[in-house]
Amino acid sequence: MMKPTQFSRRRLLMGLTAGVGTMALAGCDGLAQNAQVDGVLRQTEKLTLRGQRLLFGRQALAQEFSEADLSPVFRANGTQMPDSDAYARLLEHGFADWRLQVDGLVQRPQRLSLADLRRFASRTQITRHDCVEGWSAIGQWQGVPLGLVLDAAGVRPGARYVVFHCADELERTLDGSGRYYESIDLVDAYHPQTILAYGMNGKDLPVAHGAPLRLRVERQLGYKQAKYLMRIEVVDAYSGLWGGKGGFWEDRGYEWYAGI
Ligand SMILES: Nc1nc2c(c(=O)[nH]1)N[C@H]1C(S)=C(S)[C@@H](COP(=O)(O)O)O[C@H]1N2
Ligand SMILES: [Mo]
Repeated sequence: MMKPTQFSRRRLLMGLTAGVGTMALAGCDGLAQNAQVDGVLRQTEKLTLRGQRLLFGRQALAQEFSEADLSPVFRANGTQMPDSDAYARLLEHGFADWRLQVDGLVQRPQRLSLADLRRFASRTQITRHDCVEGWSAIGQWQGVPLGLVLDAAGVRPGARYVVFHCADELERTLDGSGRYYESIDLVDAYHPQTILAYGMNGKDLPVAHGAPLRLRVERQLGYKQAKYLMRIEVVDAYSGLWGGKGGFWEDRGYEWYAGI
C-alpha cells in the first residue's frame, strides 16, 4: 500500500527535479548554475521540512476509545432513509445487487460488491463523531481502509482528490444538485483511520447511518462522513462538480477542510 509519506515525498521530489531541470536550462555558466541549483536545493529543503510538518500533523491519529465509552444512543442526522426507488430496491434485496463503483483517475475501474469489500483487510475503530450542529457520539466502525481500495484501482498520476457520490438527495431539486456528495484529498484518503465502513457497533451498518457503506474520515467533522456510498471518483479537481466547493454542505457555505 502506498503510504501518504511516500506519495508526498515523491511529489516533493518531482517538484525538486522539475525545478533543477528548469534551472539547468536557464543557467548560462557552470558557476552561476551551481549557485542557482544550491539555492533551489536550500529552498526545497525548507519546503520539504514545512511540508512534512504539515503532513505529519495531518497524519496524527484521531483518539480511539474503548467499548465502555460507546454512546448508548448514536443519533442519526441528515438523510436517514434515501428517498428513491433505486435505493428501496437495493435495500429490499439486502444490498446483494449494490455495487460500489470506483472510477475517474484510476488504472483499473472497479465495481465492488459488499462481499468484495469484506474480502479486503478490515479495520475496526471506536471514535467520536462531532457534528457542527453541536452534538457528539462515540461509535465503533468496521470497514476497509480506503487506501486499499484505491490501490486495487491504481490511482493515476495527477490525482488529487477522492469524491464520494451518495444515493440520497438531501435537498429535492430539478437538476439533482441536492444530491449528497463529499470529497477529501489523498493525504486524508490514505490516513490509516480513513475507512469505508460496512459495520457499526458490531452489526451491519444500519440504514439510518448510511447502509450499506459510508465513509469514516476521523480527523474531520460529521458532514464529511458521507453515507449511502454509490460511487468513488478520483479526480484532479472538484470545481466541476455540482456547486464546485467539494461537497453538499460546502456548496452551502461550510468549510471544505473540516479538521478537528
Ligand atoms: N449521504 C449523506 N451523508 C451524510 C449526511 C447526509 O445527509 N447524507 N449527513 C452528514 C452529517 S451533517 C452528519 S453529522 C453525519 C451523520 O451521521 P449519522 O447519521 O450516522 O449520525 O452524516 C453526514 N453524512
Ligand atoms: Mo453534521
